[in-house]
Amino acid sequence: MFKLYYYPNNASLAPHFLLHHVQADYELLLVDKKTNSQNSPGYLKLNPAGSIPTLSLMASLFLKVLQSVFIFVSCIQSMN
Ligand SMILES: N[C@@H](CCC(=O)N[C@@H](CS)C(=O)NCC(=O)O)C(=O)O
Repeated sequence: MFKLYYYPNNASLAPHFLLHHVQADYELLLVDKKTNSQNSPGYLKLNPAGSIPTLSLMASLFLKVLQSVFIFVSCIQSMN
């Protein structure tokens, strides 16, 4: 299962659409910008840039740049 670290109505909207469109098995995890969670030590371990979104593929693999998220999800979809 994918985990999309997101915040509503920002750059994470696009990968959220894509995951939904390809009917991927995913879970949404809020990174709450209101509380500056994108700069919390826990989130910075996943994404040192503190940018949202981050896509978790498995316990220790994280995609942190939108283009890589789009390419990866599209490739997975084309293999199904
Ligand atoms: N270059 C980033 C674009 C994502 C991005 O810029 N996200 C913004 C929100 S739309 C962000 O997280 N900014 C950091 C902040 O708001 O503190 C990527 O490829 O993932």
